[in-house]
Order: sequence, then structure tokens, then C-alpha cells
Amino acid sequence: MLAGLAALGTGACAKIANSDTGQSWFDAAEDWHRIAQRTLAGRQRLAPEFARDDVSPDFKGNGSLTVDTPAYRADRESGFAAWRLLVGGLVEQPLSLSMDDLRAMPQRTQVTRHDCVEGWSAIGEWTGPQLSLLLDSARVKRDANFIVFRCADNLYGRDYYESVDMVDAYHPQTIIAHLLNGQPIPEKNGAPLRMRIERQLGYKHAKYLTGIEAVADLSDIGDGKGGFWEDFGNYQWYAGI
Ligand SMILES: Nc1nc2c(c(=O)[nH]1)N[C@H]1C(S)=C(S)[C@@H](COP(=O)(O)O)O[C@H]1N2
Ligand SMILES: [Mo]
Repeated sequence: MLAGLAALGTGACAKIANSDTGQSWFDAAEDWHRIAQRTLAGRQRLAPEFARDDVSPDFKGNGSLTVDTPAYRADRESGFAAWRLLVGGLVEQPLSLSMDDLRAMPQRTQVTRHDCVEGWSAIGEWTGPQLSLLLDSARVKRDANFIVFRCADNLYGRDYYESVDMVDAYHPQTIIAHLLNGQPIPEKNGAPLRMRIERQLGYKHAKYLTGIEAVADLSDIGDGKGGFWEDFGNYQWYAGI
């Protein structure tokens, strides 16, 4: 956790060290991490990982293939210099991270198979920091039960969003990816940031990621079913594989 904070360069380390309540904040974050790892221990099993040679020549794009706004186009032209990932909700230390901040954190690379409910799969090599690192840095409060992912795109007139419970949030293969096959993520696959939640079906893997929010329950978000497709009534909230 200290390494994570240092890598973020937020100066939060100094703040914690000087604060009377620092120690209890630490405990709260570590508690959630431990609880998530203890709960349903079987769900911590890793999804299969493949060899670099197995990657699909073209990773299909599905759902939104871009974000249709002038702001997105302008930021894309500048290499996403203005992109920010906000980490907030039920956290002690909200974060606003640039692409450079995320690239400076410890990285995980994994070659995994993406399974879409529509019946297609693709293998890709994804790289980025683990979500657990960000959650520990932001110090998720004990009353949080879910992590919500906010996206920049609007599909059929609704903002895309998704959510997972703390077990999937702290799963080691749950990463905030900024590279696909060693290159910045293509526009159709969610540039510049997308979730990889390898024990879950494709629609959980939020593209065009702008925010990560810790919440106690999901009823106030969207239509209250925990995700874009879930709100339409098409797909189940729990999409474990
Ligand atoms: N923001 C956003 N995330 C999204 C979607 C979307 O339309 N918008 N589609 C989902 C679905 S159904 C799938 S299968 C995958 C597709 O990822 P890909 O475009 O890289 O294949 O993204 C998921 N995440
Ligand atoms: Mo999908």
C-alpha cells in the first residue's frame, strides 16, 4: 500500500504519517482487502492465462466503438493528456489520476480470453495497475460493498456503467488496462482505459473508463440493477465465469 501511494505521487504518504487518524485509515483499507480475499475464497481462483503467441490478430470491438463527443476527439488527438480517472465515493482519500500516474504504478500483464455473451471470444494481452492498488491508495471505507465503473460513452441514450462486488474488485487479475498487446488500447476497445475483470463475462469490462466509485448499494445508480445491460433486463448482474 505504501508503495502504491508513493507511486501515485499524491503526497498522501506524508499526510497519513502526520495524521492522528492515519493508522485507522490504514486498518480500514487493509480490512477490506483481507475480507475480500477471505470471502468466497474459491472466487479468488485465477482465470486461465495464455501465451503471447495465442493473442487474436484482431481483437473485435463490441458495443460502443468510440466516444462521440468533441472533448473525446480532442483528448484523443493529444494522446489523452487530459484524461482523468477519478476514484471516489466511500473512500477516505479521493484520487484524480492522469495516464502518467497510472503508467507509473506497478503494472500487471496478463494474456486472457474475453468471452462475450453474444457468443464470441478473443485473446488479448492486457497491461495496467491492479484495481486493488488504487482502492488501497484511496482507502475504501468499511461500509462500501460494491465498486462502480463510470464510462465516457453513451449507448442508446444511456451512460454505460458497470459494477462488481469486493471479491472481484480485489481479484488479482482485475486491472485498469491501458495497453492491449503492448500498444495503447485502440479506440474501438476502450481507449485510453478499460477494466479487465477476468473472472467475469465481457459486458463487465467497462471501456472508456472515467471513474471508480465505492458505494454501499447500487439502487441509486442508473435503474438500480448494477449495470447498463442489467438495467435493460438483458443480462444478470453476476456474470462470473
Ligand atoms: N463503456 C463501454 N464498455 C463496454 C461496452 C460498451 O458498449 N461501452 N460493451 C461491453 C461488451 S458487451 C463487451 S463484449 C466488451 C467488448 O470489448 P471490446 O470492444 O474490446 O471487444 O466491452 C464491454 N464494455
Ligand atoms: Mo459482450
